[in-house]
Amino acid sequence: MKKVSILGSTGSIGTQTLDVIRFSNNYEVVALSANSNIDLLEKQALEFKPKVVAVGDTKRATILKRRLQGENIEVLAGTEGLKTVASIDSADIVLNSVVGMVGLIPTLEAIRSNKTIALANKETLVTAGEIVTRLANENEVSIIPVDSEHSAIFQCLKSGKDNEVSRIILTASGGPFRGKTADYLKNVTLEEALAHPNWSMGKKISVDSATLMNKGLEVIEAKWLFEIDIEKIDVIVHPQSIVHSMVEYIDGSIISQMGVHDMRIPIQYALSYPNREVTNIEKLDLVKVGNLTFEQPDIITFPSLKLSIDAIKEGGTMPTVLNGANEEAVKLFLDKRIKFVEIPKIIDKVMNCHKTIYNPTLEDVLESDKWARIRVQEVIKG
Ligand code: MN3
Repeated sequence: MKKVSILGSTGSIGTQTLDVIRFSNNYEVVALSANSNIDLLEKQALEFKPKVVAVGDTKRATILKRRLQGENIEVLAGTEGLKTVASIDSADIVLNSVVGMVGLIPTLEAIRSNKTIALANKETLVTAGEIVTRLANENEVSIIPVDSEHSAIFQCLKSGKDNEVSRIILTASGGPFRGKTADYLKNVTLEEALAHPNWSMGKKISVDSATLMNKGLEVIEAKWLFEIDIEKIDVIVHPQSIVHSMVEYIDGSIISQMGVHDMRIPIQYALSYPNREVTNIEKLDLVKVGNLTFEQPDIITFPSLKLSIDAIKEGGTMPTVLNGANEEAVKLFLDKRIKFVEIPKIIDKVMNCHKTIYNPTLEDVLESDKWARIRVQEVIKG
């Protein structure tokens, strides 16, 4: 039995992780955390009987504590609670599916406690890739990707040696606005942006997919995860989302990983690695899919992808600023306070006035993140 601790268990990846665990006899849940959804967390706690649950919101933690009285489940609150879930002694593997920069501190905590990490929180590597990978190497901790593209690359990399890789090809669905013009994007609504053609995901990542920022963040994540030069990472649009990503080797062979678009497959692989296990998920029917097509991403209409690549090329704290500005801009868009096309414009402005700190400390990263968020508020006030 592998003992699993889940950060962010009430979100999209968290609930699908519990689906995987529910289907298998190989896992035991030892800890769960949620930001604020205590109703669902209570249900999960009663079903999976973890030793500990943590709630980010301290008021709600108190309510949940009362509800779970007599259940022999410890209820913790706030950042300290998250840290406990990340480092709990009994866990073999910590799955981090927290959304946003707040996922960074628990990831570091899990690495320090020598836990294997199944990483679904992109922002961990985007904002502090250098610090996180250094610490993971020092502590000999493996970071196993959960994101479908990175899981695909992780699997394709098993076909050759590191020095035989010529490039990584990340596939992108293109999002709900693929093929649209800049003019069309001017008046798109929140509802349209949230309607992803293939994947069912949380709101933040759905907006990121529509702007192509999601792919940009994934490029940065891939650089750190696979310790590969940014020049060797390509993005290709593949609207069917069947090929989840590819690795090209020096002999010209391209290895791909394919499957239906169901996050439970990469989640399960991250949990079962280095083994594979049976699933109850429908198998890919290539005849039914018929065609697989590929096209160049449109970085003129969707500038966020280029902003991400600029940020990682600059390095230091610039990717942190890109991410912080994006998180704030997406929040404003979700609150219907700005238009869709303003998201990349705001990020661009914030990046332009940032003075990069190279070889940043964790303190520098946290400060730059804060700075970027404040700057977004200033930009929209004009
Ligand atoms: Mn992805």
